Amino acid sequence: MTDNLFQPFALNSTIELKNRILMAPLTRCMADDNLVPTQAMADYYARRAGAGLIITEATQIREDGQGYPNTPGLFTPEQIDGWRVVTDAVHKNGGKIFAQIWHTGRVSHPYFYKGDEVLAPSAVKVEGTVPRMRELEYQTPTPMTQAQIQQMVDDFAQAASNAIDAGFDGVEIHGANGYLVDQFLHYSSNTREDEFGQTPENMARFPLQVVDAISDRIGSDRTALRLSPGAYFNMEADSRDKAVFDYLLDQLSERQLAYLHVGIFDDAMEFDYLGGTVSRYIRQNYPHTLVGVGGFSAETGSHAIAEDKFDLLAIGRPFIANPNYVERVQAGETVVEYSEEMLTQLV
Ligand code: FNR
Ligand code: 8K6
Repeated sequence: MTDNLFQPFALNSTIELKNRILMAPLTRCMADDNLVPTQAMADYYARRAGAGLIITEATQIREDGQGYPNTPGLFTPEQIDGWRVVTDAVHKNGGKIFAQIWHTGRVSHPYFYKGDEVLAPSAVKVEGTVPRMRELEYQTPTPMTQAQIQQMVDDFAQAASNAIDAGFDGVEIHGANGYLVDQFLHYSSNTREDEFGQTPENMARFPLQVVDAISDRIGSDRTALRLSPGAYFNMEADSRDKAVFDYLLDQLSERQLAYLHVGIFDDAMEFDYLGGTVSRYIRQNYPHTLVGVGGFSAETGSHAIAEDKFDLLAIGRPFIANPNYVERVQAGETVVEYSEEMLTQLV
């Protein structure tokens, strides 16, 4: 029984989703060399317009936010035009689409852009190499000055405004998975001693400034946020992080965002310092719309919604394997299993 997934859901008075299945953001590294979305990407997203909401693959707000090959941007006129082709195609098929916008912070690599600096909250590097590019070791980042932080906030807001120009229904700020926004929220990556570090209020300052700048520019009803209170990717866990997220969620509870989205690969993972799973922790500390994700099938996701663990279900890997995921589930058909080789092609 997955009936509850097919009920419409109003995010607010301006955005109504036709069902409760979201396509999770999925990096595919298929933009052209100017980081412009291609026609093949437009076709790929248009085939998935059955989702209540598509969230795009993470998209750079500016040049130095890139950490993977051919991830798209949303900061040049060509990129905006390219995304307009995507949003038109999705809308034509009756879908809705948010852009996920990110800056990768210390997970950026100058291999991908002009310049040699990597900006992050603090000079703490992430161990290892860029995925599938073993020769590229991550660099020790340069701590951002306060002027650079202000500029970054402005650049996030500009990218959100560009997203609206490109025809998106809204934006999801990528505040998860160890990228720039998340780097401010964890003690292991934020060792600043100024008003952006050391205390929960300070560590939440930049993320909240980004949320507020974007909300001011495009409306909070079109602004969403993904968060990873549990460190699991590009990040070391620290039990003190909980106090930062307690504070942040409290602050977010007062804002009328479109939704919050759990950032996790497997929501069965339990974090000692959060007292359980990430979805459970956020649900307990945030009263508004929550999107669950991570290892769910339509059946287990539907069950979790019935149990009020979250309101909407995002589906990632199965959506790579099944462009018509929603239609298949609704018809009671079995879905094709995801495998990693599927990443080489946009089906
Ligand atoms: C991801 N995920 C991800 N998350 C995100 O916030 N932005 C992104 O660009 C990506 N890119 C990405 C690429 C690939 C190939 C995978 C497999 C995952 C994480 C994704 O949104 C989701 O949280 C996980 O895939 C867990 O959900 P599923 O796949 O179990 O339904
Ligand atoms: C978000 C951008 C990612 C770039 C593309 C590749 C993603 C492939 C999947 C990698 C999986 C990593 C998952 C880490 C989970 C650890 C759980 C303990």
